[in-house]
Amino acid sequence: MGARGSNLIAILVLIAAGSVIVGEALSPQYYWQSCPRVQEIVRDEVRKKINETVVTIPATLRMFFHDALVTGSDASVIIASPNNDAEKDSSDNLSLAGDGFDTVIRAKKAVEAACPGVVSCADILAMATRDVVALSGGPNYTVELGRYDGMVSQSGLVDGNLPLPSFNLDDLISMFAKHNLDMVDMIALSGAHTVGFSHCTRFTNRLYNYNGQSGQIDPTLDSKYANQLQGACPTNVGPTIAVNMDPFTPITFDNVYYTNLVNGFGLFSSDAVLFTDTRSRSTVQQFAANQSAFFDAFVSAMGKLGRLDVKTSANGEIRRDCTTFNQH
Ligand code: HEM
Ligand SMILES: *[C@@H]1O[C@H](CO)[C@@H](O)[C@H](O)[C@H]1NC(C)=O
Ligand SMILES: *[C@@H]1O[C@H](CO)[C@@H](O)[C@H](O)[C@H]1NC(C)=O
Ligand SMILES: *[C@@H]1O[C@H](CO)[C@@H](O)[C@H](O)[C@H]1NC(C)=O
Ligand SMILES: CC(=O)N[C@H]1CO[C@H](CO)[C@@H](O)[C@@H]1O
Repeated sequence: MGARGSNLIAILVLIAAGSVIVGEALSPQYYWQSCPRVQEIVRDEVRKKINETVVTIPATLRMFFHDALVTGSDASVIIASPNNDAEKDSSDNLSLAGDGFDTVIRAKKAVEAACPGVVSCADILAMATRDVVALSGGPNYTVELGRYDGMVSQSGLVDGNLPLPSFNLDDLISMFAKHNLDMVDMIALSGAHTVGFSHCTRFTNRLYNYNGQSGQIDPTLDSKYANQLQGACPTNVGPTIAVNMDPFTPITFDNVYYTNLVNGFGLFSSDAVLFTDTRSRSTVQQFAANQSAFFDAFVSAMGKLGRLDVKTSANGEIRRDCTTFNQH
């Protein structure tokens, strides 16, 4: 083949690769002309909401993760369905109700007042997530913008696409790998469990009858911590009681999650395994010893989550109301 032919093919390949990876390229400056104050508007709303309730912090962060893993970073998780069959209605939604949704809905309202019809709910969720992380002591990173909102939200699409607290390292690695997130990304993102709550039902298997043996406690749990958890979570407790996932600094975004893992204070099996499995242990030790290393890896991995299956004007819309698709 001649040089011209292969150049042409190279150009076509580049165009194809570009459109798969970045769509209509995301950029931190995306709204500079169309909505120059968008970041301040969102931050002010997030600040007010946190002032009302600190649950805003973990609720928003977790919602961003669940949104991204199911049909991409497109605010599909915020859609409310009259038939209760949208993404947020799936069984793994326990902590997703309430404050995370409210944060985005309120920020959207404030943004619409300044620049109607311009800023997507997916971008507002990405900005609000950065703000809750920064306002709780975590890194204040730059957020790429320019996502459109998704047109599909189905609870059936959630099943099997979110990690479970019972996962072992292979399960975790393979679920994140489906989205081109490597083991270090997965370990860094798990550090989000430095804030927020979990319901007892998610870990009581480690406190009673571990591995089906009556009275057995997971031996990788610190024994005093296991006793405290038993006190907070009696065997017969329903799904109502929740405990802090980081018992030491529960509303601060820091690297204490990793020192917890080293010391037997990992709440879920999926947390504890990051230290007990020798393949991931050295990264946990590194993040426990060096908060900047954790923050750098977290920011990089959050950027990747925010780029998952980004919608464009061709397959998305700018929702007017984050909880419903626009009527056409
Ligand atoms: C690695 C696999 C993961 C598993 C198995 C997992 C599982 C869970 C579970 C079971 C809960 C408790 C929900 C409840 O009982 O209310 C939870 C809470 C939470 N997760 Fe994860 N998660 C994982 C990764 C992540 C990631 C990557 C993020 C964000 C980047 C995240 C953010 C959160 C937050 C902030 C909470 C607290 C929610 C609240 O207090 O409202 N998780 N997670
Ligand atoms: C935070 O909330 C308190 C009441 O709980 C209120 O007095 C204060 O003005 C609020 N601050 C901001 C910045 O909204
Ligand atoms: C994050 O950085 C921006 C831009 O420099 C700044 O305006 C904002 O106040 C910072 N947020 C926090 C929580 O420090
Ligand atoms: C901690 O991590 C940062 C950022 O990754 C790195 O630049 C620094 O050298 C590390 N510090 C130590 C003491 O290893
Ligand atoms: C807020 C919310 O969507 N809650 C739902 C969580 O999932 C259960 C079981 O599927 C539903 O009953 C809740 O309504």
